[in-house]
Amino acid sequence: MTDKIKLVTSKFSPYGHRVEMVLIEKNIPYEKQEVDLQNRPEWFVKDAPLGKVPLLYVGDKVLFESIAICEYLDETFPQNSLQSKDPIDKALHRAWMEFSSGILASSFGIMFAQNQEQFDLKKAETDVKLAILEKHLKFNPYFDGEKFSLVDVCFASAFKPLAFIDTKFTLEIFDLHKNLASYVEGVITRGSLHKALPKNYNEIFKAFLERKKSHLLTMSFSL
Ligand SMILES: N[C@@H](CCC(=O)N[C@@H](CS)C(=O)NCC(=O)O)C(=O)O
Repeated sequence: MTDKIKLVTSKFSPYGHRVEMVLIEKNIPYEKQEVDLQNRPEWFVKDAPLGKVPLLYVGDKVLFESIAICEYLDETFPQNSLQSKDPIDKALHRAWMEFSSGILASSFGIMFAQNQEQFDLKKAETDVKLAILEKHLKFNPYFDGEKFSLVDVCFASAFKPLAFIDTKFTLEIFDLHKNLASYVEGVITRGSLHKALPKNYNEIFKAFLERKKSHLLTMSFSL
């Protein structure tokens, strides 16, 4: 019998959304517990080596780091495999998954910007990463061709917040990256991401930007 699986995450965590997408894509039964990162329970502080979500409880083990968790899930549950078995392909998958985390970091840099200067800097940094991605990858329609894989899961959850602010604040981030834009549209509308996101994503997003006193909120927007 397989161990029970519990995902510990926060509503707004794209890293948590990654893991939940894998659970959903692979039809793995799981329990979910959300923690408030502003008010961390003691058990979470004790169990999370980096103090971050997501965590995955498997029997008496606590896994951390979203990519490690996604790979564990894909290797343990053979249905709807999301990775190649070929070591070269697997290494490439892993590298681009890391790259997706860089996109996420730059996107949050845009949201954390406190003034126009910081905003311009972070937007330019993001733009460089998108240009690199467009130069290196030809999505057809996914990273691995027809087959949706772990890399697409990571890009879906990484691009969701960026696409959200791009639309709501009319940032025109994807205007120079048309090929990438159609890939992004394809992965962020994936059913498993939709299921992993909280129903009140817009409200949570707005509250997050307000809490961070984001410079974005000084721009015109429709949330
Ligand atoms: N590398 C980690 C990043 C996880 C991460 O940064 N999680 C954020 C939420 S999106 C967090 O828990 N932040 C709390 C903190 O940094 O104190 C992963 O892939 O799991």
